[in-house]
Amino acid sequence: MVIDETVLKDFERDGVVYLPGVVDEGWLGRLAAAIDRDIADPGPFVHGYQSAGGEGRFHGNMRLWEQDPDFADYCLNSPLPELAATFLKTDKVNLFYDQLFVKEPGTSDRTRWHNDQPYWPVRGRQVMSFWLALDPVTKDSGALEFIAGSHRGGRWFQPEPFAEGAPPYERNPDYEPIPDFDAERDRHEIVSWEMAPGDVIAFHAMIVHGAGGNLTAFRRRRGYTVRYCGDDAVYYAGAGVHHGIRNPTLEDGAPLTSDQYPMVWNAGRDVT
Ligand SMILES: O=C(O)CCC(=O)C(=O)O
Repeated sequence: MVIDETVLKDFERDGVVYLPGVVDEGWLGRLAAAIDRDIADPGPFVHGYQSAGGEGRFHGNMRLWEQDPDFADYCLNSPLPELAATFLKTDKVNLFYDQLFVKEPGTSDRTRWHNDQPYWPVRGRQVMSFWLALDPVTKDSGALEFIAGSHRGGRWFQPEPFAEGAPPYERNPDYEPIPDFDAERDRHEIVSWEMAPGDVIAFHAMIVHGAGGNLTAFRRRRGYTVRYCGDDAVYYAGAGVHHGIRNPTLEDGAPLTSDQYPMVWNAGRDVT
């Protein structure tokens, strides 16, 4: 897939771009079946809950590729690794992990505003995600929202749990509390897209983002995200990181390449 230079410039400036029609029906069918399998029989990292409003249900899971060959094939062999290389301008790409966000109809819970990297055991600027829509996504079914340019602000926000009542994350004294971005929406450039199945949003790991609930009566909102890292990314598991994505085989400061974060693309040069 050819990415125009203007799209790369938009990504650098805004930290997010919308890429229509990236994933074809063959992949979508395989991923939809894999999602059904995961909901029926999730692995160890599942984080589901009933909606706070009493209706609907959220099913979240991560590191799915380690359990299911279709998720693995998509993370390792779809157009995404090369796309990550293009956006990250890197000599190599490591798969970091994948994550599923299913909001069934009537799931009123918002995805709280956050930036991703404080939750993750990785340091570096070449870190990004691709969020794939498996259903038509509209504002009222939980379209993602992004604060354009916020990846450049150097602000690390304290991780907070997404589900009500979930245990808090370890406090990191270097992080600031996440502001109430809803209360200050008029002070930011908030971007969002309606999406069709197969469309992808590419976004930087430091951009502030969130999503509404799925307030529709009948339409699911299945989003599947894959995260990749480039040359400058190193392992770092400081206070506040999500324990489920730590890698016990790596020391702080180490390059990522490992069974858990495999190298999925390289430019043919000698890289680790
Ligand atoms: O799908 C959602 O509601 C949230 C997605 C998200 O935060 C992510 O992929 O980083």
